[in-house]
Amino acid sequence: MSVVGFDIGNENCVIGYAKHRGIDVLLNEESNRETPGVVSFGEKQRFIGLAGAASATMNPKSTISQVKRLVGVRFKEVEEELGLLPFETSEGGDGGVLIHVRYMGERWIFTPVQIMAMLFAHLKQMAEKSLEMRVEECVIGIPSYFTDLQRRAYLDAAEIAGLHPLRLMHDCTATALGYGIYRTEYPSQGPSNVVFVDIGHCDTQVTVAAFESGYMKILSHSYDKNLGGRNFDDVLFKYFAMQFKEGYDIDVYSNTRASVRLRVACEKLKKVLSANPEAPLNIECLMDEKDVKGFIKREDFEKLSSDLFERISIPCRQALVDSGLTVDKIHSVELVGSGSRIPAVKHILASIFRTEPRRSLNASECVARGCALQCAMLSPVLRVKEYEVQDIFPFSIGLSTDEGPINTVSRSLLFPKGHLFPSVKIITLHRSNTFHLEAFYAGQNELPSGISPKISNVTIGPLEVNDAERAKVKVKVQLNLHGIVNIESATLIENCGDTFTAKAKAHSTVEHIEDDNHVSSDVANGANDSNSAESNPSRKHTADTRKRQIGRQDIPVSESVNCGMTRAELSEAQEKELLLTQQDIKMEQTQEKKNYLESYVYETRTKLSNTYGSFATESEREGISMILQQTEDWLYEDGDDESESVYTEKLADLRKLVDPIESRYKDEEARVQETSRLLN
Ligand code: ATP
Ligand code: K
Ligand code: MG
Repeated sequence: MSVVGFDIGNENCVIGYAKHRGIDVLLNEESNRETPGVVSFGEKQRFIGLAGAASATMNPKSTISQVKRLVGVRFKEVEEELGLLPFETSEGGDGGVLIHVRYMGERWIFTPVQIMAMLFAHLKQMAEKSLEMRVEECVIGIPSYFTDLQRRAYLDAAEIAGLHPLRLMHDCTATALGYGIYRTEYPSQGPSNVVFVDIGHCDTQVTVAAFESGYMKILSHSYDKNLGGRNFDDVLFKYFAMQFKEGYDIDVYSNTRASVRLRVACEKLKKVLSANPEAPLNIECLMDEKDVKGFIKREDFEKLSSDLFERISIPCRQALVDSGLTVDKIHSVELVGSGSRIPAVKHILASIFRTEPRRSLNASECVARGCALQCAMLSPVLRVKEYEVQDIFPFSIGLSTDEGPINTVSRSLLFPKGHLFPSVKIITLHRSNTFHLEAFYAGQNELPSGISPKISNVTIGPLEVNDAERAKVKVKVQLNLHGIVNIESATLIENCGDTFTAKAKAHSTVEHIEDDNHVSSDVANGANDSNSAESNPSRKHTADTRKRQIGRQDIPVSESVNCGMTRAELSEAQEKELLLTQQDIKMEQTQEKKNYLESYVYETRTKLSNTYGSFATESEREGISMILQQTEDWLYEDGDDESESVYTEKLADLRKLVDPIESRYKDEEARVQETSRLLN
């Protein structure tokens, strides 16, 4: 069983894995610890990760990055952002986003989930190659602000790619786990409260966590979904676009390729400014055959970015308020995510939390490492030190029935903001016919702006009721380990022993909402099993005794999620992904055959003038040399882009000429060896 953690960044993806006595990060084919989250569509194949990033400036219209931003959202919710992307998008029939690319000379349309699946599959393949084992079980990091739909979309993408996430884990919770589990010193009294600030490429997440020995509890999650390193790139982009308009009379906005190249250059320049007081920008032939030159000082960059620095403080203050702590109760502030490497960020945080932020963790690897740790904890194959992780959900969740919002005794929501999860609640309703429930996010202002509060619609029924007056339905609602709302079961309970004297009330009321802690803790222990309640012996016993007096009957539950994928769509997507992968493999094999033929030409030429020299006649040597030269020329011209079989045939033809000479040489070698053996 694999023990792997994935951090799917908008810019960089990192794979953590458990190895003997610890966690490490995998290297990609260029020995980097981070792999670009890019999928590019070419003339003959896809290029993903490193190869994908290399295509970004060549083929911007068919190169997809930051797809994480488009997964599980509706077109209308991200319309503005879509307009800024170099590739074409449109609204799908289900209201989701569709991505248009050119691939193999034709127009193709993919959903963001499909593109995400391609990225997952690539990372999975990387991990399998490096770990030399099948990788399925894993933990995947997600932003805490992901909605139900985004979480479900991630699971769909993982399924298409053949991954089995044991948990979708909030990024900062993963970071906090990696921080807490190795910690050995604690304050003499009370917990140690730590703020984690993760500034990535597109977003900022702030989490407050309390640590005690063997235990950590998240106190709050806060975020700015639209504030990250790329906003700073954009400041520089706008600055230089204006400079070049004035100085060179070029409008980069009108040219996709120039825009992409300038953006890449601005990002590089931003990184240079983190270490230097000033930095130059030079791009050859940016547009209209003009080379451009620019320059900016760090202090000017900081001035231009002052609004952005201001914005960082908002989620920080919110996290503090939501945690219920005052600044003096904060033990330390940990800064992670590579977007936080801009030096001025530290000053902002120091002034908010009145303590110098620290960088005790590996800023770019902590999420992947934390996810790998969580995977190890959930996996039966490894033993990990006992450590309890309690996470909370950042949005309030409500439930309404066909007759309107449920009024509970306490008038509370199903799961208020900050509720621990996984968790299960049991709702008791008076119902005698098929009915509907709707789950929704109850605090619109808690959600990222513009995001729909809808979660899911559930139909419960049909039910066969003997005595409508006395029938009750118990619905088990789970906020599962991934943070997804799941109606686990609905049970009709008809009272035969007349224990309920309750008169039949108005049928719309909910009698009761209760916590079902047994289930909740079972799930927390990793038994990710919808029947976990029944596997608990003490519960089974109660269930059996109750059954004697009370008729119980399971009621069918059917759930519909807007924009989600059906089983049939998922398997269709799996098949499509398989075909695309086969095409990539075919092209890679063709490339290998071509490379092999090329090196065979060079090697044979060298051998012919050295080792093979005395085993070939003059005319053989001349003939072969000529054919080698012809093959080399052909490889650069007509043969540059041929099929695998053509390269194989060419090689076979060459071999027919060279093999006899090679075998004469080998025979002689063997004879020499035999002679020297006899002499010794
Ligand atoms: P997200 O968390 O939004 O999904 P991500 O995890 O891919 O994105 P990170 O890898 O944490 O993001 O950070 C990437 C960002 O950090 C980019 O905007 C990059 O330009 C920026 N960055 C990297 N190094 C530096 C540096 N030395 N100075 C300033 N910014 C940097
Ligand atoms: K990352
Ligand atoms: Mg990140």
